Amino acid sequence: MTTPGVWVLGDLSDDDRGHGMGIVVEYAGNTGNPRWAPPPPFNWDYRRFAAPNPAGAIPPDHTIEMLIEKHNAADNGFNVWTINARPFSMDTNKPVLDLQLNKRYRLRFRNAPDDLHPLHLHRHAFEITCVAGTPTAGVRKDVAMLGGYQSMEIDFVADQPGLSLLHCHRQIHMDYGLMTLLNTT
Ligand SMILES: [Cu+2]
Repeated sequence: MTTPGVWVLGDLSDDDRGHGMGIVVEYAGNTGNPRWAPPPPFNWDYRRFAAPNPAGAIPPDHTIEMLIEKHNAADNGFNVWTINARPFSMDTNKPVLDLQLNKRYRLRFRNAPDDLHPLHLHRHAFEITCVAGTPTAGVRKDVAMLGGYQSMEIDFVADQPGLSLLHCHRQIHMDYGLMTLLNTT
Protein backbone atom coordinates (compact mmCIF):
# COMPACT_ATOMS: atom_id res chain seq x y z
CA MET A 1 0.00 0.00 0.00
CA THR A 2 2.13 2.86 -1.30
CA THR A 3 -0.37 5.52 -2.37
CA PRO A 4 -1.95 7.32 0.60
CA GLY A 5 -5.42 8.72 0.17
CA VAL A 6 -9.05 7.71 0.28
CA TRP A 7 -9.81 5.32 -2.55
CA VAL A 8 -12.57 3.16 -3.94
CA LEU A 9 -11.62 -0.50 -4.33
CA GLY A 10 -14.27 -1.74 -6.71
CA ASP A 11 -15.48 -3.54 -9.78
CA LEU A 12 -14.15 -2.21 -13.09
CA SER A 13 -17.70 -2.04 -14.43
CA ASP A 14 -19.10 1.42 -13.65
CA ASP A 15 -22.60 -0.03 -13.51
CA ASP A 16 -21.71 -2.81 -11.05
CA ARG A 17 -19.59 -0.50 -8.92
CA GLY A 18 -22.32 2.14 -8.96
CA HIS A 19 -24.72 -0.47 -7.64
CA GLY A 20 -22.58 -1.37 -4.68
CA MET A 21 -19.71 -3.60 -5.82
CA GLY A 22 -16.99 -1.63 -4.09
CA ILE A 23 -15.59 -0.49 -0.77
CA VAL A 24 -13.69 2.56 0.49
CA VAL A 25 -10.05 2.11 1.51
CA GLU A 26 -8.92 4.94 3.77
CA TYR A 27 -5.28 5.36 4.75
CA ALA A 28 -4.62 6.42 8.35
CA GLY A 29 -4.79 10.19 8.73
CA ASN A 30 -6.40 10.76 5.33
CA THR A 31 -9.77 12.41 4.87
CA GLY A 32 -12.04 13.55 2.07
CA ASN A 33 -14.29 11.95 -0.49
CA PRO A 34 -13.21 8.58 -1.84
CA ARG A 35 -11.74 8.68 -5.34
CA TRP A 36 -12.12 6.11 -8.09
CA ALA A 37 -9.07 5.86 -10.37
CA PRO A 38 -9.66 3.56 -13.35
CA PRO A 39 -6.61 1.45 -14.15
CA PRO A 40 -4.95 1.66 -17.56
CA PRO A 41 -6.06 -1.00 -20.07
CA PHE A 42 -4.50 -4.39 -19.40
CA ASN A 43 -4.86 -8.08 -20.19
CA TRP A 44 -5.35 -10.30 -17.16
CA ASP A 45 -2.56 -12.84 -16.78
CA TYR A 46 -1.09 -14.49 -13.69
CA ARG A 47 2.33 -14.09 -15.26
CA ARG A 48 2.15 -10.35 -14.47
CA PHE A 49 2.40 -11.23 -10.77
CA ALA A 50 4.93 -14.04 -10.91
CA ALA A 51 8.47 -13.80 -9.59
CA PRO A 52 10.85 -12.88 -12.43
CA ASN A 53 13.08 -15.93 -12.06
CA PRO A 54 11.31 -19.22 -11.30
CA ALA A 55 14.47 -21.28 -11.92
CA GLY A 56 14.79 -22.13 -8.24
CA ALA A 57 11.39 -23.80 -8.09
CA ILE A 58 11.25 -26.96 -6.02
CA PRO A 59 10.66 -29.99 -8.26
CA PRO A 60 7.58 -32.03 -7.32
CA ASP A 61 7.72 -35.60 -6.07
CA HIS A 62 4.83 -36.49 -8.36
CA THR A 63 3.15 -34.90 -11.38
CA ILE A 64 -0.46 -35.77 -12.13
CA GLU A 65 -2.01 -35.05 -15.51
CA MET A 66 -5.47 -33.50 -15.24
CA LEU A 67 -7.22 -33.39 -18.61
CA ILE A 68 -10.52 -31.49 -18.49
CA GLU A 69 -13.04 -32.27 -21.21
CA LYS A 70 -16.63 -31.31 -21.93
CA HIS A 71 -19.22 -33.74 -23.25
CA ASN A 72 -21.96 -31.72 -24.86
CA ALA A 73 -25.52 -32.57 -23.82
CA ALA A 74 -24.33 -35.91 -22.40
CA ASP A 75 -26.68 -35.95 -19.38
CA ASN A 76 -30.29 -35.43 -20.47
CA GLY A 77 -29.29 -32.44 -22.52
CA PHE A 78 -26.92 -30.97 -19.93
CA ASN A 79 -23.19 -30.76 -20.57
CA VAL A 80 -20.92 -33.03 -18.52
CA TRP A 81 -17.34 -32.12 -17.54
CA THR A 82 -14.74 -34.76 -16.80
CA ILE A 83 -11.24 -34.95 -15.36
CA ASN A 84 -9.25 -37.70 -17.08
CA ALA A 85 -12.47 -38.95 -18.69
CA ARG A 86 -14.36 -39.41 -15.40
CA PRO A 87 -17.13 -37.17 -14.06
CA PHE A 88 -17.45 -36.97 -10.28
CA SER A 89 -20.34 -39.02 -8.91
CA MET A 90 -22.29 -37.67 -5.93
CA ASP A 91 -23.63 -41.20 -5.35
CA THR A 92 -20.27 -42.92 -4.95
CA ASN A 93 -18.06 -39.88 -4.05
CA LYS A 94 -15.60 -40.97 -6.72
CA PRO A 95 -13.12 -40.60 -8.28
CA VAL A 96 -10.60 -40.20 -5.48
CA LEU A 97 -6.93 -39.39 -6.02
CA ASP A 98 -4.69 -40.98 -3.40
CA LEU A 99 -1.84 -38.77 -2.15
CA GLN A 100 1.04 -39.43 0.21
CA LEU A 101 1.37 -37.19 3.26
CA ASN A 102 3.94 -34.39 2.93
CA LYS A 103 4.85 -35.21 -0.67
CA ARG A 104 4.93 -32.34 -3.13
CA TYR A 105 2.49 -32.70 -6.00
CA ARG A 106 2.12 -30.94 -9.32
CA LEU A 107 -1.29 -30.98 -11.00
CA ARG A 108 -0.92 -30.35 -14.73
CA PHE A 109 -4.28 -29.06 -15.97
CA ARG A 110 -5.10 -29.03 -19.64
CA ASN A 111 -8.45 -27.53 -20.49
CA ALA A 112 -9.77 -28.98 -23.75
CA PRO A 113 -13.02 -26.95 -23.96
CA ASP A 114 -13.44 -23.20 -24.28
CA ASP A 115 -14.91 -22.77 -20.77
CA LEU A 116 -13.14 -20.82 -18.06
CA HIS A 117 -12.77 -22.84 -14.84
CA PRO A 118 -12.04 -21.20 -11.48
CA LEU A 119 -10.40 -24.24 -9.89
CA HIS A 120 -10.56 -24.40 -6.11
CA LEU A 121 -8.54 -26.70 -3.87
CA HIS A 122 -9.81 -26.98 -0.32
CA ARG A 123 -7.55 -26.97 2.78
CA HIS A 124 -4.35 -26.10 0.90
CA ALA A 125 -2.60 -23.14 -0.65
CA PHE A 126 -0.96 -23.95 -3.97
CA GLU A 127 1.62 -22.20 -6.09
CA ILE A 128 1.03 -21.57 -9.78
CA THR A 129 4.15 -23.01 -11.40
CA CYS A 130 3.29 -22.83 -15.11
CA VAL A 131 0.82 -20.77 -17.13
CA ALA A 132 0.32 -21.59 -20.81
CA GLY A 133 3.82 -23.03 -21.05
CA THR A 134 5.59 -20.25 -19.11
CA PRO A 135 7.21 -21.33 -15.81
CA THR A 136 6.06 -19.13 -12.92
CA ALA A 137 6.74 -18.84 -9.21
CA GLY A 138 5.54 -16.96 -6.19
CA VAL A 139 1.81 -16.76 -7.01
CA ARG A 140 0.07 -18.58 -4.17
CA LYS A 141 -3.67 -19.17 -4.35
CA ASP A 142 -6.47 -21.50 -3.38
CA VAL A 143 -8.53 -20.62 -6.46
CA ALA A 144 -7.01 -20.10 -9.90
CA MET A 145 -8.67 -19.34 -13.21
CA LEU A 146 -7.94 -21.83 -15.96
CA GLY A 147 -8.85 -20.23 -19.27
CA GLY A 148 -10.46 -21.92 -22.24
CA TYR A 149 -8.05 -24.05 -24.29
CA GLN A 150 -5.36 -23.24 -21.69
CA SER A 151 -2.90 -25.15 -19.57
CA MET A 152 -1.77 -24.42 -16.03
CA GLU A 153 0.29 -26.23 -13.44
CA ILE A 154 -0.13 -25.88 -9.69
CA ASP A 155 2.13 -27.27 -6.96
CA PHE A 156 1.27 -28.01 -3.37
CA VAL A 157 2.43 -30.11 -0.45
CA ALA A 158 -0.10 -32.73 0.63
CA ASP A 159 0.10 -31.78 4.30
CA GLN A 160 -3.59 -32.20 5.20
CA PRO A 161 -4.46 -35.80 6.11
CA GLY A 162 -7.85 -37.04 4.95
CA LEU A 163 -10.17 -35.92 2.19
CA SER A 164 -9.91 -32.58 0.40
CA LEU A 165 -12.16 -31.39 -2.40
CA LEU A 166 -10.86 -30.08 -5.70
CA HIS A 167 -13.54 -28.58 -7.92
CA CYS A 168 -14.53 -25.97 -10.41
CA HIS A 169 -16.23 -23.06 -8.70
CA ARG A 170 -18.82 -22.64 -11.42
CA GLN A 171 -21.76 -24.45 -9.84
CA ILE A 172 -23.08 -25.99 -13.05
CA HIS A 173 -19.63 -27.42 -13.89
CA MET A 174 -19.22 -28.82 -10.38
CA ASP A 175 -22.72 -30.32 -10.37
CA TYR A 176 -22.05 -31.97 -13.72
CA GLY A 177 -18.79 -33.65 -12.96
CA LEU A 178 -15.91 -31.19 -12.61
CA MET A 179 -14.86 -32.22 -9.14
CA THR A 180 -12.64 -34.82 -7.49
CA LEU A 181 -11.54 -35.83 -4.02
CA LEU A 182 -7.93 -35.98 -2.87
CA ASN A 183 -7.23 -38.47 -0.10
CA THR A 184 -3.98 -37.91 1.78
CA THR A 185 -2.66 -40.73 3.96
CU1 LIG B 1 -15.64 -24.98 -14.72
